[in-house]
Amino acid sequence: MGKEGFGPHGNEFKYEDPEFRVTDEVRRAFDDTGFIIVRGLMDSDEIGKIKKSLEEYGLVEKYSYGVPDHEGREPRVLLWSYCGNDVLGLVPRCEKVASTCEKLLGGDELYHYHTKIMMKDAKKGGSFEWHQDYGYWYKNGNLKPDLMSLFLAVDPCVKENGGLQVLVGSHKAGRVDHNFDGGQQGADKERVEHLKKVYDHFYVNLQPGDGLLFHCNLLHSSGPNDSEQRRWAFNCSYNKRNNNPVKKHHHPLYNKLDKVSNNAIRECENFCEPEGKEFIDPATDETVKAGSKPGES
Ligand SMILES: O=C(O)CCC(=O)C(=O)O
Repeated sequence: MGKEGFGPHGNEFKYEDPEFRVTDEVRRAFDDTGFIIVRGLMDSDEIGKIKKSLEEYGLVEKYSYGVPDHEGREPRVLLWSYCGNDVLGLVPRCEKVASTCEKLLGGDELYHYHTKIMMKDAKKGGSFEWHQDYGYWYKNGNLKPDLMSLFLAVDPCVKENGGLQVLVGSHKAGRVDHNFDGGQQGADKERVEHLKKVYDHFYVNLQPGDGLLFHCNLLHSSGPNDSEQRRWAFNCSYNKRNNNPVKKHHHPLYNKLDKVSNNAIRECENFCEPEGKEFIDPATDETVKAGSKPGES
C-alpha cells in the first residue's frame, strides 16, 4: 500500500527522514492537481542555515530588485543561475529536492534552471499577478512545458502576509498568453477569470520548511503583504535536459546537475559563496521591468 495524501486535495505528504519516496500515489496527486505539498521537507536546522545565508552576507542588499505589481507595489526578487557549493546552492542539488522533482516530471534528467528568493517586506510587499511560470519560460525558447519548481517557505507563507494561491489542476488548461501587468508578466485576465470558475482557487498555507512542488503550467499568484510579518521564500526551478532551450537567454542552457546527499545542507558550513553563481541583472531579462534596488524604495 502506498502513502495516501492528506489535505483538501489529497496532495499533501509529510517528509520522512532520510528520504521522500515518490510513490504512485504521490505522482498521481501531482499529475491530477499540478502540485504537491511536502510538510517538513527541510528541518529547522536547514531552514536556519538558509536564513543565515540570506540575512548575514549581504546578497539581498547587493543583488535583489523590486518587480512592481499592477498597483506599483513591489515584491523583491534575488535571482541566480548555477548552484554553487554553499548552503543556498545545495538546496536545489540535494536528492530530496532534485530527485523528487525528476520523478514527478517522469524520470528524465533535470538540470537547474535558476533559483530565486521571493521577498515581501512587512506592510509594503506587493503581489505576484496570476501567471504560469511557463508563460515566461515559453518566451525563453523552452519548447515544451517540461519544467517545474520548488517553493520552499523560509518564513510562514500564509494568506495574511501574501502567501501563495493556486488554481488546483489548472496545469491541464495548457499555456495561457502572458503580457505585462506592471513590471510582471501576468496571464490573460479574462482567461484567468474563466479558469477560476473551472478550477478550485486555493490559498496555500506553508510553515517554514514546508515545500510546494509545482508544474510550470499551474496558474498561481500571491497577494500583497499588509501584515507585520516579513514573507520570504526560496524557489528553485528545473528544466529537462531534453528540453534544452532553443534560444540563448538570461538563464542557462543544459548543464549537469551535481546532486548531493540529503545530509549535505546540515553538514555544510559554507554559508555564502557568491562566486560561481550568476546573479541576474534584470536589465537582461525581457520578461520583467524591474523597479527599485534595495534602499531606493
Ligand atoms: O513568491 C510568490 O508569492 C510567487 C512566486 C511565483 O509566482 C513564482 O516564483 O513563479
